[in-house]
Amino acid sequence: MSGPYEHPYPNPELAETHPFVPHDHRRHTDAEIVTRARAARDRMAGRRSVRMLAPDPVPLEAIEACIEAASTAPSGAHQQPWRFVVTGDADIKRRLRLAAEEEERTNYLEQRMNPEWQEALAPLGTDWHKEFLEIAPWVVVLFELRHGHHADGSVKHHYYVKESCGIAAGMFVAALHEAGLCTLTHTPSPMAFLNQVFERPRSERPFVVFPIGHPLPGTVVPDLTRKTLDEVRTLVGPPPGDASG
Ligand code: IYR
Repeated sequence: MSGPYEHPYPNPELAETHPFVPHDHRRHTDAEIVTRARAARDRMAGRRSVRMLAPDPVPLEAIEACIEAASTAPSGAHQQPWRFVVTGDADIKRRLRLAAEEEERTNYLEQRMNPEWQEALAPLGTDWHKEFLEIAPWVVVLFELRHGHHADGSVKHHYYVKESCGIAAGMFVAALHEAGLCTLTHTPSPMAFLNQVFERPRSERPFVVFPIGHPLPGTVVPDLTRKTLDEVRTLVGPPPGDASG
């Protein structure tokens, strides 16, 4: 069934060498789709970056399921060029905090972030203290796999690594929120110390750090507003099938 398609996908010759399976999908009505889309929007609207995470434990199974959710992200050539390194170990979290704070002290106090940058951050109230890295029950570090290896050990090129990891990171944030957990996308800079702390090879590059947990009772977040639909959406041309245009 190729419907309006002149060039069916997959092309029948390809299907002989590479298997394809039916896509499992339930079609919803327009009304259901709008309702579901708005419900997803409303749930996501409640997500905030939390910098006062509680030390209360969180089941590892929840973190692992969120990693599995993130790892469903689309990626360049379906290479899934990511590794989620998870730690709940007090000593490692402490080393992580101390190393991150050392870099951040230079960023904030020795002007490695210029005044314009620091001014942009002022409403968030961030500074060089990164206690959440030690207090949160879990810290997950997402590493980019800059390249892989073929069976014979030779280097396998990876495509769109940053884009792929960015999408996976977004899906991880969404999954944690759906699970009822809080996180913060922390990007200590420079991040090379994370390779040492986690003993990761040079082929893996730290992408983002996620301290994860419950918010401390009484947690506050900056009183920010988000851009409105009109500020972020540009509709070009009439919707498909619209006769009025
Ligand atoms: N890496 C620093 C600075 C920082 C930069 C941006 I852009 C932010 O949105 C937040 C913080 C830090 O983690 O404090």
